[in-house]
Amino acid sequence: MMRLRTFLQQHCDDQMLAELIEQLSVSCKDIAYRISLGELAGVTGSAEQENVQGECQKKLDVISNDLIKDCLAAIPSVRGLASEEEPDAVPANPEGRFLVLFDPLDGSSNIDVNVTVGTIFSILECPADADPAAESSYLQSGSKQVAAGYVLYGPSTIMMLSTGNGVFSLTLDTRIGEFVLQRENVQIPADTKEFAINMSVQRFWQEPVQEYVADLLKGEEGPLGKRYNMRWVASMVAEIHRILTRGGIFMYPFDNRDPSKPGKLRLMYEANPMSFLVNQAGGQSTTGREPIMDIAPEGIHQRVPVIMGSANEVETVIQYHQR
Ligand code: AHM
Ligand code: MG
Repeated sequence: MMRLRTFLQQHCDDQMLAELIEQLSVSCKDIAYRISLGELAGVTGSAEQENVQGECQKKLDVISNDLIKDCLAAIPSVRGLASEEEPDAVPANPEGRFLVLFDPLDGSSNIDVNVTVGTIFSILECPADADPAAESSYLQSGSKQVAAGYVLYGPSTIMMLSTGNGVFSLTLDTRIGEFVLQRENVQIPADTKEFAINMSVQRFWQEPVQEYVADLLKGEEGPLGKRYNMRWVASMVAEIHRILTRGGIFMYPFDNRDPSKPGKLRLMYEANPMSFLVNQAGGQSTTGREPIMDIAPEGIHQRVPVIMGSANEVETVIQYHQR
């Protein structure tokens, strides 16, 4: 049994980064504990306020954000942080080396129904003379990430982590209160017959996704020549975890429900860290027109179309966009 600390000592060349990840995992254990208590801990329901994106915050969004923010602010190597639940970047320690971007509780619509949610994080180096209070310091492409991961709060609590040397999974052993290594070098099968997309917004998609989904629904008689299965948890962490476990394709494409929002998911703390994991596990991630991790960001809360998962299936969707 290998605990997170030992795992990081052996697999992460940068011990300052290792320390940061270990500290961050402590606040995730706290979140996991509160989620497991649910209504007993009074964590369900709305916080009756909105975040910067005009979304209604749940109590647990606010609690998780505060836990992670306080934890990160106390780590000397953290120069600054940005969160889905914070309108602006938050400076931390002037001597710090890292910027941490996170979605404290992804899939919040699932909290009240006791379905899987998760914390997503992305870690960047802070340029030496950059101002950690300035948004511009954080606007680095996904390819610059030094580490990324998520903690899934489901039937068990699982951390999926990459520091650029493959993807590793660690399960929280509640008997000892520690994350322990479970799977090394996680690989996504290149082919799949399972897709995840919110079909209720079908009429708002652009043509390439319309055509691809229409073809896959035709099954073995259609041009893709296979019968697909569909899943939609409405929790990106759960969808990506399924894909990292048995393959699949996840799509939250551009839709024109609201022309001011090019997709629902956020680049800096949802799409980029998940792309990092998926790519490290041999999968692919794209907007349909360009690799997600090549995008030059324009804002910390920027939204982006997302298509990721099994390499060959994502390649097929890219081809629909190139026709
Ligand atoms: P959130 O960060 O506000 O929880 O929103 C992100 C979530 C993703 O986890 C999930 O893929 C998507 O929103 C679900 O959207 P929908 O409500 O359209 O099914
Ligand atoms: Mg989210």
